[in-house]
Amino acid sequence: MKKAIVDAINDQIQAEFESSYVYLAMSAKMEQMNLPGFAQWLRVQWQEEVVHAMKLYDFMIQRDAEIELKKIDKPTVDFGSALEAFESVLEHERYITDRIHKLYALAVKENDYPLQTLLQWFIDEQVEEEENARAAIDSLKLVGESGPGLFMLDREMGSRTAPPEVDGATG
Ligand code: OFO
Repeated sequence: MKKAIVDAINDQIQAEFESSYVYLAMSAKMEQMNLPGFAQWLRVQWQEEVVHAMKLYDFMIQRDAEIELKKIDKPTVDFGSALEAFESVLEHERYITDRIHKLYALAVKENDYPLQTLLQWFIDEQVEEEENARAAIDSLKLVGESGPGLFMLDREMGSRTAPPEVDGATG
């Protein structure tokens, strides 16, 4: 694999692990806010991000490329409500979408066809990630910041379960 591609994938592995760390920190804060369902949703998101990182990691192994794990910064968790939290999730996912699109453009430029195929999955996944965040924001705007509506929504968010690939990514 070309060096520019290897470097860019190593950077994306870091970004995916950073995402996982951000969502785990957000989950912990939701627990403190007595919103266990939102905490569960974000905990599953943490697992999803680990799956994303490991897809890239395994791709590097398959292609016999050198993996370089990089430093992960302390996550900034700065929200005062579930609505603010999901607005920051959406903003973060837009940032990741932009990164994936740039990585795809690089794969096209460098004629790396296997990477283009892998990234198709990520491109679709990002559409879903942004849609999920927007759906949560819409629901939170509908029910408001407290009361029975928020309680019910929290229960609904808590029904999210781990992605099937988690065992493969971590086991
Ligand atoms: Fe890996 O998609 Fe979210 O960040």
